[in-house]
Amino acid sequence: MHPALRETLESVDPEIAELLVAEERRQRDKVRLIASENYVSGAVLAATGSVLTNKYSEGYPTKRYYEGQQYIDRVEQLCIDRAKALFGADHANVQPYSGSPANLAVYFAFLKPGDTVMGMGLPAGGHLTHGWNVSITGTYFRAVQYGVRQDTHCIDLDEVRALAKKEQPKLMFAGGTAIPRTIDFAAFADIAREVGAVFAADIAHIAGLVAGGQHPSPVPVADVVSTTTHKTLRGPRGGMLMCKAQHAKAIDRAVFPGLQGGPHNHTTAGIAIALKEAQQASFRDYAAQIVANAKALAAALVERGWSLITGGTDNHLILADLTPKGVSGKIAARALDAAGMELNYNSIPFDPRKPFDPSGVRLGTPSVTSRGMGPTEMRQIAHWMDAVVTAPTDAALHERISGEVRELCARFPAPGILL
Ligand code: DSN
Repeated sequence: MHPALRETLESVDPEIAELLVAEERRQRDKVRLIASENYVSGAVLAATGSVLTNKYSEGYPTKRYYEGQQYIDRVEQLCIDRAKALFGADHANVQPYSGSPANLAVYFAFLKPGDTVMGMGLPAGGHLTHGWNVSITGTYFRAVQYGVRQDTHCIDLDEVRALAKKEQPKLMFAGGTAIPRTIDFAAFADIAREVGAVFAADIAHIAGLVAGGQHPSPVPVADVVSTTTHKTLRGPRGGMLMCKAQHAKAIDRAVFPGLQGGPHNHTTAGIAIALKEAQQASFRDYAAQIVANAKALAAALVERGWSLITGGTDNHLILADLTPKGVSGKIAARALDAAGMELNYNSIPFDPRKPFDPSGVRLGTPSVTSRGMGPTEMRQIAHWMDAVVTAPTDAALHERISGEVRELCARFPAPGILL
């Protein structure tokens, strides 16, 4: 945090100040491997902590319900224009508060309660809002779910097509939270067209890879593209929807007034900055390095006997089955955290264990790549991870490794962290 801001915060609320500084230190000293997280730049941090948080702006640029929008309109229009330019979209709505509200707006734009939605099941790597049963999307709508093949753990497009023909969904989602392989958006679009469904591509995890040319873009083939802005795209926590021109009105109406009130203008400014950063040539290098690092990390883990779902990765994300290592995902995740490496336990396809203590862990490289780490550091991280997972109760080992992790992190300063 900027020293002047820290001083102000400490004088007003020392308890929160202490917690913020502790979190900043934690993010500085840990190898952060949660596949959906990142470090935003100092510029994005500055915007999200700005006076734009003071302003209400229901509506859209030039069509607001409150006065005083001279600057907010320009911020939001810049953000919209940058999103359209970066992704080549006809239309962009930058107001969704995050990924789940963005997806809910898609339902509200195209479906009535009880209509059929088809998405990837959560245990196979999908997302709650693609129709999973505990989500509002699986209770207010009739949800049918596709999975992955038992032998390859990859999506079977023949199965998707057969299910779509049988169930006749009005809306089809592709994308998810634990898919380590390239998604064939064009094939999904063909299937959606065959059954007359609206096709929504959820690129929350891979938006930065799409923008950086490391994953085929769904924008030319999807009716709607939804995304968060804070994962590989490296913006503040938020969401965006992009769509074909003919859906622009329906999407805008669904977000506001359908689902949300005033947009979070400080977030919009942060997203606009992140989109500008993503237009730079260096962001293409960043996206390529994310993938190269994930492949290096995956290869080093496989060398150490790790069992990776699909055998490796095409993107930023690795899903490992720890059954052969004789440890559950939760125990491994806790031990790794104690040793300075942060990730999340995760269900694997066909997991015989419960979601709260599953067989797997999910890890990714967006954050370590933002620090400038490369394949050499990935091999070192794999070495530490394997040592910890092999000895999940050895507190002395975890303590020693966490010190080594801190030393590594000190050589790779994290963006936005001034401590
Ligand atoms: N929570 C996000 C993730 O970690 O993938 C998905 O919503």
